[in-house]
Amino acid sequence: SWFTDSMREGRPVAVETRHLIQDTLPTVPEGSTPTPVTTVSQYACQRRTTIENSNKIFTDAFEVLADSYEFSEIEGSCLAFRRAASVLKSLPCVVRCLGDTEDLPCLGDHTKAVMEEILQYGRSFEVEKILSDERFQTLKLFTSVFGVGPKTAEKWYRRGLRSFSDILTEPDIHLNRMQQTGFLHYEDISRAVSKAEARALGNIIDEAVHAITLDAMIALTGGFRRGKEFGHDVDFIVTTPELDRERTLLPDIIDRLEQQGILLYCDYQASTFDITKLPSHRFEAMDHFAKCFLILRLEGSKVEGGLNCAEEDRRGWRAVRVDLVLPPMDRYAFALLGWTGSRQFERDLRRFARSERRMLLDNHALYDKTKMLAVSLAGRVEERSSFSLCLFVSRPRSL
Ligand code: DCT
Ligand code: MG
Repeated sequence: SWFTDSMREGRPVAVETRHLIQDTLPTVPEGSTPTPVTTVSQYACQRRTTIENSNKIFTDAFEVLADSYEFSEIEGSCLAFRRAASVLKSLPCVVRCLGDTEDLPCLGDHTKAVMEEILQYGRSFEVEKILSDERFQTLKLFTSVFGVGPKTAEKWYRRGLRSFSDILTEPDIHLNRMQQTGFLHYEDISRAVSKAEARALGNIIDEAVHAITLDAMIALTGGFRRGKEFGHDVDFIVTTPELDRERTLLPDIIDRLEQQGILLYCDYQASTFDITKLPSHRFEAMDHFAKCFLILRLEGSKVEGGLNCAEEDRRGWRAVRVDLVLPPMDRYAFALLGWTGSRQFERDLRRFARSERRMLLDNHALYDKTKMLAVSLAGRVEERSSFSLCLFVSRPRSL
């Protein structure tokens, strides 16, 4: 209804493509002219983005800069480059000159200077300098290990460590269980997970869950839900209509995976979800639902077309990162919306809710600040796309 309201009021709806409007709005009555809309929205949640990226040459450069700022804890610049990358990913065509970017949001002077260099020389010298920087290379290497964040990586770098063998042979370094597993399965976990592998894992989780309870629901989420061919992990949401069962179901699923001999690692976090504490007024990076971060052993025989492995790898299995989240059923729609991503999409969806709709959105709830009311979605769990559509105009796929 917001969509139609804003049309009625003659406000331009900041949606990038006209066909999107045709997809989502009732047909405009004959004889009337629809408002032409060509603006690229500053919000990722209002930009239609496909998995094809026509501007990879620029977005790869922006991502290096963003990572570099992240390592230096300069959050504003990091976010600026991530936003700029997200805007360019939504464009259907290659940017051929700076003039093409004139009407685009979220592109500042620094971003444009980098683009200008790339347009002129085919590369950015600033980015090349970062890529050849020893600190950047080392932090990139260390943070590529499961369980190693920027803080630990920086600490190790400051101690003069530069390689994995430096870390593994340094007697004073104590690796936690997550990091030990990260090193143990480094090759496997660093290799992309294919769609076929994600499907095979879906079958395994489905079988495990339904052996325990028949009325649970399982959804593949994260990058694969957005149509990506490859991911760094596989994310699933599991939920059940049995009241409070979501608090005990996950340990049961984990036990079953262990009995099957395929559980290589498990970090289980019990639910801290408390409906009486909603809405949360601060932005929360992680939700309160029960969840677990797993590494599973995936047999090649279970994967259609075989594993995404090197030819000479004759083990016949690989390790894969899997995340399971268990929201209560009446929170399913919010959890699914939050876990589908991308990160930028989620960030902007919340920002859009706050700034444009005076609402608070997180993975648990949507709260209308003007009415002091939580928006209920009970009984509408299957209508996720229409849910986000009626709330935020559209829900195009966004990477
Ligand atoms: N998410 C989020 N904020 C975070 C981390 C995650 O909103 N800080 C959401 C968005 C994506 C989803 O959770 C799953 O996270 P990832 O698996 O890290 O992302 P992905 O999009 O699935 O990417 P990949 O394909 O590489 O797994
Ligand atoms: Mg993922």
